[in-house]
Amino acid sequence: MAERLSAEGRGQALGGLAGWSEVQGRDAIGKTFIFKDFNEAFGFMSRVALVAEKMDHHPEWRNVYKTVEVVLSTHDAGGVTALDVALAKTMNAIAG
Ligand code: H2B
Repeated sequence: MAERLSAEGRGQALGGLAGWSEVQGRDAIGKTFIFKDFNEAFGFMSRVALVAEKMDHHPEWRNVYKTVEVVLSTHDAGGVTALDVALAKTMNAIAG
């Protein structure tokens, strides 16, 4: 099972993840993506969903029109692990 990152490990990972930051009040990282329109936002979610399912690692997220708010945490580990960092990188790459 993936292990929770230390505060230092989390900080280091966040340094290489544009737009991601610590979520206040819980062991998780988050980012709000804003797209051109709903079509782009939902296209992003569809592409990410395929990768997430393959990874067996799923985001917490909320879509309102062209905005997608994402929170990543590994529920089985009770905090941020390398799986969240990998999914965050993939999301940044897919968003372009
Ligand atoms: N997603 C996330 N974000 N954290 C998990 O711990 C997790 C998951 N566990 N997706 C997976 C599914 C687990 O429940 C299944 C049984 O492998």
